[in-house]
Amino acid sequence: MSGHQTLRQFLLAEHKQGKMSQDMVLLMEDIATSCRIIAHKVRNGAFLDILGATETSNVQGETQKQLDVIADEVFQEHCANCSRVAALVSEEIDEVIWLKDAPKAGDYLVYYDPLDGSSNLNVNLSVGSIFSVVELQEDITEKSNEAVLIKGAKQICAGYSLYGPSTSLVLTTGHGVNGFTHKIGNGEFLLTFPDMRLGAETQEFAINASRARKWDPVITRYVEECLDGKDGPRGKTFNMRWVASMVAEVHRILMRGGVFLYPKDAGNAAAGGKLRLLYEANPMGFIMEQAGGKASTGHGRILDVQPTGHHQRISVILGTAAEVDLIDSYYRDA
Ligand code: AHM
Ligand code: MG
Repeated sequence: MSGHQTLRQFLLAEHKQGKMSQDMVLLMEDIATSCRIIAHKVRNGAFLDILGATETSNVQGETQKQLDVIADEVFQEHCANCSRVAALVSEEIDEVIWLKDAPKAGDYLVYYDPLDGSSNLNVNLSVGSIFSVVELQEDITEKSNEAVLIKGAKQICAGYSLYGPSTSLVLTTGHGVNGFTHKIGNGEFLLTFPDMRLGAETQEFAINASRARKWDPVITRYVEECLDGKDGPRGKTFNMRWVASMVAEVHRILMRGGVFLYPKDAGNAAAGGKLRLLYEANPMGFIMEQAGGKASTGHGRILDVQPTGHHQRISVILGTAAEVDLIDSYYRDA
C-alpha cells in the first residue's frame, strides 16, 4: 500500500458524496485509460516511428502528427464506452461525432484535444491531452455542429493529462482540483496532489515573446512592467517561462503560481486567437477557477463566452487571479 487513494477510490467517494454521477465515474475511468494508452504511445513513439507528421492536415489547416491521429482514435474508442455520451467533439476532427440517435437533455458531450503541444513531440518535450464534459441542455432533434455550442460555465468536468517526466491526471468536477500521478509498476493513477490551489501572488509569467511586435499595447505594457523588475511599477522581479505546451504551462501554474497568456494579436486576430475555446480555453479556465485562479479573454470571463463555432479560437489569459485582474483592468483603461 502506498497510502495514496487510487483514482477509482476517489471517483467512487465523490459519487457517494453526490459530486458526480455513476456515468461520470465510468467516463472518467475511460478517459484515464485513454491517457494511460496515449502516454505509453508517446513514450515509445521513437521505436514505433510515429513521432513525425502525417500527409494530412486538420480542419484548422495544421499538419497533423501521426500521434495526433492515434491519440484521437484512442479517445474516440474509449469515450464511446459510456452509454450517456451523446457526442464527441475533437480538435482533430472536422465535424462533431454523434454517437446517439436521439440525444436527450442530460446526455454528455465530450470535448477534447487528444494531444496538445504536439510540436514538442519530436524534441521529446512535454505534451498532454485536455478534455471537458458538458451536459446537453435540451433534447436534440437536429444533430448539427451548432448543437454543441454551449458556454464553458456549463462544464461539469474538465481535466488534462500531462505526459512529462511522469504522467499526471488533473481533474475538476466543480469541487476543487485534484492531481493524480500514474504509478509505474501497478499502472494506477494515485492521488498525489489533493486540492490544488493557486497562491494569491506570483512573480512568473508565460508568453511566446517572439510575437512581441504583434501584441496590442495592453500586453506590451503588462510584459514591459514585469520586465522592469524591482524598480519598475510592479516593484518585484518576474521570471518568464515558455514550454509551448499549454498543458505543461497550466500544470506549472497550478503547482507554483503564475500567469499564462496567449492573447489575440495582430498575427492571429483574423482567426480570433491561437487557442481553441472548447478544447483548450474552457477546460483550463474551469480548472483555474476551481483552483482559485481566473481565466479571461482580457474583456471578460472565458467561461461566459457563447461559442459560435466548435473550432473557434480565442484570446487566453489565465492563472493567478491578481495578475488576470490587473491585465483586465489595463484593457478597461485602454
Ligand atoms: P496545438 O493544439 O496545435 O498543439 O497548439 C496549441 C499549443 C499550446 O499547447 C501552446 O500553448 C501553444 O500551442 C504554443 O504555441 P507557439 O508555437 O506559438 O509557442
Ligand atoms: Mg492539439
